[in-house]
Amino acid sequence: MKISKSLIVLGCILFATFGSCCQYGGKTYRNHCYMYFSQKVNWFEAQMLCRQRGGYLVHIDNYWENNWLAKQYRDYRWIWIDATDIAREGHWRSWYTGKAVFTNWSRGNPNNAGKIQHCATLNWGGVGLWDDDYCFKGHPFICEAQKTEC
Ligand SMILES: [Ca+2]
Ligand SMILES: [Ca+2]
Repeated sequence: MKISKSLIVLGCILFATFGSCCQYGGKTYRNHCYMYFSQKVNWFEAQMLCRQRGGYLVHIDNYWENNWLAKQYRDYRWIWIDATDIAREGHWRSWYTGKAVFTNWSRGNPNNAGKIQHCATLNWGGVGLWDDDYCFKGHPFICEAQKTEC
């Protein structure tokens, strides 16, 4: 019993991701951890950086999660989230699950400006609202991870 607990703690130290116990300043909602990164990267880099940290680019499941996130990060604009229509125009999917996603577009969006806006951002045109933007633009991002016990 004692050994297994030590192993879990060791595991958390070895794989020191933000998801581990939410101990790196992440915020908790339900059973998930969220961490904001101000570093401006393109949408693909954001996906990879979150995976490197043991999580995934924030995946917004529903209205309540969207609202909670928007309020927590209300001071930030154009935050990359996990929704894209790069595979098929107008078909918004999660890169992580491959499934259709909840959306909360701002007025006039998604407008697919220049016919090349295929990645979604949170907090544009109002807190909690979404804009489709150019995937190669630099934006901050939020990683999400399953909360782990330590
Ligand atoms: Ca598009
Ligand atoms: Ca747009």
